[in-house]
Amino acid sequence: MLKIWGRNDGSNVIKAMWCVGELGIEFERIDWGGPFGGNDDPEYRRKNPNGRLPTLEEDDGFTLWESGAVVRYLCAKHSPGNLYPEDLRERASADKWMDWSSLNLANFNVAYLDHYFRLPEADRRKTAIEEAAAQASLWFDILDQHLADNAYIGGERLTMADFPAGSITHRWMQWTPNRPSHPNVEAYYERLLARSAYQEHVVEANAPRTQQIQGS
Ligand SMILES: N[C@@H](CCC(=O)N[C@@H](CS)C(=O)NCC(=O)O)C(=O)O
Repeated sequence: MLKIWGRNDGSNVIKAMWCVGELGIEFERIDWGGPFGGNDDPEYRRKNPNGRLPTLEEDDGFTLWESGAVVRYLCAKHSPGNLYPEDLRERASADKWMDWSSLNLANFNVAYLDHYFRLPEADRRKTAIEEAAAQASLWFDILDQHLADNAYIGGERLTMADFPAGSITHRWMQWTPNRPSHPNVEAYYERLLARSAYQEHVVEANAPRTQQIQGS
């Protein structure tokens, strides 16, 4: 059975797990990293020399790291022509949005994690979150424009292009104070919320932290 190594609340694990959920394949997820540790375990490092999460492992010993590569591999293997576009240009466009999302759109996440949770309380700054949000808002402007003509990132149906952007959009929507309006992103987010795999692997996995932020 497919194994995914990684704690369920890591943003890159969430990206891969939402994909696994949409594919409806059997899986075992192993809590790893963060409070669970194991990052430096020599056997784990043989699977993933970075000691990071997620790591995919299949029964024959095949392993794969980098969440974008994991998503592409799973979609190509289990959903060719659907989540994994067969048309070369459609696939290249999906690749483009996947890379763009991980390299740009998701950047705010580091400052959010640091200043909401990771730094000692005395060092946490609301202004750092606001600065990260202001920068991210410019990327969401671009996404908003794209979604004016597209129901999903890759066009009219969910594809692999959605997993990086769609998964991080949840934190943007729920963790951003005084979030600026992006009507097309908001409508997209509503479409994602209607998906059971998104609820299970994105919304629920983030819930403890979301409650901490919104309750504070
Ligand atoms: N570019 C990598 C980044 C992997 C990464 O940094 N993952 C985080 C979790 S989202 C991690 O391993 N953090 C250390 C830990 O949780 O122990 C990917 O997309 O897979």
